[in-house]
Amino acid sequence: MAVPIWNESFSVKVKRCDEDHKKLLDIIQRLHDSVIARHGEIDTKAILAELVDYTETHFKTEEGMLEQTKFPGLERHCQQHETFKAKLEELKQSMEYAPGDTPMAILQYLKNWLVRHIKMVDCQYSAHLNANGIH
Ligand code: FEA
Repeated sequence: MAVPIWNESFSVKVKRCDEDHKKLLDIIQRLHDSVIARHGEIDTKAILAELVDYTETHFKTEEGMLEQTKFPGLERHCQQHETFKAKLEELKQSMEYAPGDTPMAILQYLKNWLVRHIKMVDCQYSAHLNANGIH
């Protein structure tokens, strides 16, 4: 399960968001590598915690920009973020109860969600934010 490295096709034309997305793709790749290499519970949990934290920060930043500029699709966008956070929590719980047995199906879901969300949902705010002076 390769996680794509950020490239221009992921750009949402807003620098801060592009930077966050690069970082999120990188963390999820490291999480995947850690699970596959069986680097151990502690390493994997630390990377998962980093993913949870960074996701929280990124969603707050993005939602703040959309709110501030009265983006019409804000509510639906936030609902999508909640779905991702719930799945992340599911992964966290599974790893708590069965350390060393990370559910790859959830990890795969998170990776696919991230790629799809950036390319098909986040990109919908590019023109709106740019028109509001956010680049
Ligand atoms: Fe709407 Fe941005 O959120 N990318 N992620 N995750």
